[in-house]
Amino acid sequence: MTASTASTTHEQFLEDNRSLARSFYHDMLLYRSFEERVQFAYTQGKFSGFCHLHIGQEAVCVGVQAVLRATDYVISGYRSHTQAIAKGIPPEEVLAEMFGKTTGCCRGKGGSMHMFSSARRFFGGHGIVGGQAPLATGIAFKINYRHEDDIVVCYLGDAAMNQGQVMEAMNMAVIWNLPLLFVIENNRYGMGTDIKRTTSIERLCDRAAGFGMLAAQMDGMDVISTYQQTQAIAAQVREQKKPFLLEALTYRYRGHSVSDPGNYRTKKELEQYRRQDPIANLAAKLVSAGIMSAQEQQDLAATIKQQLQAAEQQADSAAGLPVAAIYEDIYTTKLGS
Ligand SMILES: Cc1ncc(C[n+]2csc(CCOP(=O)(O)OP(=O)(O)O)c2C)c(N)n1
Ligand SMILES: [Mg+2]
Repeated sequence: MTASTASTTHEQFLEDNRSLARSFYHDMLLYRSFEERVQFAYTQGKFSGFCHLHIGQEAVCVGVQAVLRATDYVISGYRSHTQAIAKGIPPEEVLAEMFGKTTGCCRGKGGSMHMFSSARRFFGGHGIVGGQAPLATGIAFKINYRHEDDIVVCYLGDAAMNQGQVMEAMNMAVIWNLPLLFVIENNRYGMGTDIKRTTSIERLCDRAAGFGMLAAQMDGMDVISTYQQTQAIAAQVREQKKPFLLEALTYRYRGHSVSDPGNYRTKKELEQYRRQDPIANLAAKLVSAGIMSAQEQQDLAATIKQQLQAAEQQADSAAGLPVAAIYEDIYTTKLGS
């Protein structure tokens, strides 16, 4: 597709989907502001431990999850605060979870890396790289077993694509015809290792051919094309009950975790990606399409700031978990749906 065809397509999309485009902008801005607030709270010592931010990767989360039904499942790695919010866990519950408060989505027992809500069908938040892939396969197997028509989205990092269990899960997903959409968030780095040093192929989605799985690559810095491509693919996964490997090309602006200064990459590279910023780019498009003025965008930013301030105050004042609660939630006698 040439650049001019792509922009015509985008113009048409904006013309036909004015309120959806506004919601994309709102959600991306919310997620970035949320993560900036999280980072600040971390530096203030409001919580400790690992904390991985999603700043720069918002278009993937928004574009992919806007396609899903409330009953679809999402499962992810540890960089998943915003994916949890996009799946319906309120920001105040995600924040309280990080702060170790009882009002958190896991009563403060999971923390930053382990967001979870079975009610919202967000199945984690997993710290073991690639550990979510076999679990996603199990959930998708259950969908077929019970003749349901939901799908599972399983997010993976680029480095997770070199984990053995991910390969096994992909093979099973194809063999069993599972309604499972693997989304690789290729941000080009593992903890700090350039993908070129660990991976012998250019396009990670090409691995799918080895399993007989369909695959595609998409521009994960562009929320509109991410949405459009995912919409078509998710419909196919749902209808045909066949897994799909979708690679989103994206970039994280911050270090791997809040304690990583990211010295392994150049300022020039960072600047190059900042010029593709998904939020700034959509902001400009909304203005030129007459969908949202610069003033409205500023007002929205102020409203979001206030909402997040209130969410943080709630999390601050909520109770922490009593030590005795450590013995709870270990065993269950009840099987969920
Ligand atoms: C099985 C396993 N091996 C190693 C680690 C240490 N580790 C944590 S994050 C990470 C890099 C993962 O990078 P990627 O999959 O690209 O995801 P990203 O952090 O870029 O979102 C590694 C090696 C781990 N948590 N689990
Ligand atoms: Mg990565």
